[in-house]
Amino acid sequence: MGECVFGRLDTERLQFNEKSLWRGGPSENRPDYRGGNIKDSYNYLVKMQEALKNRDKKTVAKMKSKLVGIKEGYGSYSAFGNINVKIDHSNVTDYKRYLDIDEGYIKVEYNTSSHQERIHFASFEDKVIVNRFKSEKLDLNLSIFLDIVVEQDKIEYKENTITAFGQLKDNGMKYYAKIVALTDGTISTSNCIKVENASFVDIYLTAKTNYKNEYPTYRGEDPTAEVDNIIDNAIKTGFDSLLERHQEAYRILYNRNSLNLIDKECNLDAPSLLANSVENKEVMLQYEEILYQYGRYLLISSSRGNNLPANLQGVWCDELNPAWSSDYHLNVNLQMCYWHAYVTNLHECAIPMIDYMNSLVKPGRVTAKDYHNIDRGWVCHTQNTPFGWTCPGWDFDWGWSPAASSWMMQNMYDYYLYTQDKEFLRDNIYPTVKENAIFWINNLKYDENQDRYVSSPSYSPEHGPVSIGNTYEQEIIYELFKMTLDMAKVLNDEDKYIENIKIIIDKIQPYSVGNWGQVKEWFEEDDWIKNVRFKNFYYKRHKAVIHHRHMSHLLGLYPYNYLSRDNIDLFNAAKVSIDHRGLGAQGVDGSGWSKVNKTCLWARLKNGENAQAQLDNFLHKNIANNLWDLHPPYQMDGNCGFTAAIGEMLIYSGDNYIELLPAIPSLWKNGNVSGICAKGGHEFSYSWENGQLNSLTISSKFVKKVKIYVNYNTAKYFNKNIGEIVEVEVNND
Ligand code: FUC
Repeated sequence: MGECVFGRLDTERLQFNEKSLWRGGPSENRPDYRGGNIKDSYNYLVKMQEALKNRDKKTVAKMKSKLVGIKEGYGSYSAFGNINVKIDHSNVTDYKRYLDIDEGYIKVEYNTSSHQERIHFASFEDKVIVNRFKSEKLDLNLSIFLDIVVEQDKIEYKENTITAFGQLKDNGMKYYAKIVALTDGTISTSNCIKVENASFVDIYLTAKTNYKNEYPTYRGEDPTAEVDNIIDNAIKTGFDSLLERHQEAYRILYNRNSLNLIDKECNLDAPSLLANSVENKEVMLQYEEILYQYGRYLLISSSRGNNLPANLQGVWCDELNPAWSSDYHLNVNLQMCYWHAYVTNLHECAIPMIDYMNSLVKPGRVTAKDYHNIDRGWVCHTQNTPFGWTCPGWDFDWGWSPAASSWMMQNMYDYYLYTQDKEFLRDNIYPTVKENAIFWINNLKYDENQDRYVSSPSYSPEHGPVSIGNTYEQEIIYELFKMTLDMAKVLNDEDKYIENIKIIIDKIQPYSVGNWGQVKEWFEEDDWIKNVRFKNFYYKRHKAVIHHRHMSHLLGLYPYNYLSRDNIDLFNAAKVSIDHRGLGAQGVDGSGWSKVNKTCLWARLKNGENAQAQLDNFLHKNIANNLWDLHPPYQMDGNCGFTAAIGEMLIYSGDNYIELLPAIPSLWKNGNVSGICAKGGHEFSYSWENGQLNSLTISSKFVKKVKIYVNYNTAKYFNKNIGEIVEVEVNND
């Protein structure tokens, strides 16, 4: 659950969500629900592949409209409800509303004739949202209303309790919400709970549905007993212990990693922070520090335990029909929500995402069969719900993306690379990754013209055009195969599929350099753009957007490592591409997530100044007053991607080495970071002065040698021309 605290003085609004409250999926109204898949679509795939080979544009266009899924049953995430607290405080002074990110709660403070304080937190430990209203005198008078946004069967008010039961019309999903008010004042109940003459009122809330992430029914037990139990336990535990338990659990995660870019406390409120950071560089550093931790805070608060992963709006969605259904988008967004999880020491928060991907295997087999005629292997396309929606979208141009599922496999595999937990790899990661790789073994076609195994048709996310073996898909498939081989080695798996991958992996060849020195996005690009002087014109002719927000052809730069400095020609070509697509340092696409994605790319290009310039642009154009990233609307991916981007500027985990301070800008003259992680199971704490590494502590669960580059790149910004490579023996101390 999550809650948005508005901090109002007349009627306070506490707007809450529960992650599984979704319309769509299996339902009595939809007895034929099959995750959007349309049977026998494979026939069109064959025709599409033929048409692409023969450059038969008419048939390609026709087949595009056939290679889609249905829309009915997709559904949407939804706001759950509001606790409205009528309080009527006037003549207020010294008003403050803030998230105390170190303490893990929200506070509202002000003075009327007495001092008033409110504390709000959502406890993962005790499964309850706690709201305390407190006064220094016995003068609190308030009324509590529960407003449920979705269809309701019944709301009951009884003494200090309000309960709401309901069932969504669309899919019959049952829900149950309960609030209880505890106070030292007097209580009377009618169509609300009225409290008078109190010094405190604690409102506990729990809400649940009967959703269960289990194919094919996606239903579990009626939630009533569990909710009652949770509230009873919360009452027994009491406010002080609930807060203590919440903070203890929160701090374990939050305190693991800290970043210091300036030794000065920030006393500005969020809007002033945003406004002042344009001119004042010290404020900019404070802003970056805060937003770095805010991305971690959002993930800690929306992705824990045995639950669904964070969706596009985490657990902070106040609409019935949010943009993109506030779903799971796999063509960059879900990946980005989790990019910072490992590097900023929050690997536990990735587990809901891993569980979710594992849950797509069974429905994804249906898609593999219906659209690709494949009996062994699973796949899913661009967008997903909690109900195994694995088909292509209902429009080919954004909906067809079989490699989207495979891109997510990197988010899964990184769990192992950062934690080195072999058992977890064997039980929770490898089977899903391997079966996705098997899908591709069966789905790739050998193309004589390109002399490669290719994905066909392929489509750059939200960009296109439809082509054979575009860079996005080839790169993802290549990396998928590579990681499968690496995992097979760790787990001693030598079966026939692994042997197959070994044979074809060298014939995937994702990258090539085009005739104006760029990393090509499409294999055919050189054919289209013969006269380089008119490349922008040719782009338009092929309906490609010059400054498109998706940087799909540069996945090899970030998040993968293919286009690294070890591969210098491609590395340089990547620079040409990002300059063209992103318009140099500034970038022109408005969406928040795209700007932080470009920051990650500049960080990988070791260009701290351009990375900072992208961040400036993002921070001043895409951040709301409450620090949410605006696509617009609010999308959590941009906030998380921001944290990942800062992480990339601080540390790079290459295949065989680690680089510290790979892309810090001159603005970050001095600083320190603690508890930042690298692949291989290492945790680093270090400080820098004048851009040079100053102190370093490494801790690792394993005795290993690590090759570390320090000051290799930043040296040049600070007029030093040395880069150092050290080989460090890491031991258990
Ligand atoms: C991708 C992006 C859009 C948006 C959507 C949720 O499709 O291209 O910009 O972020 O996800």
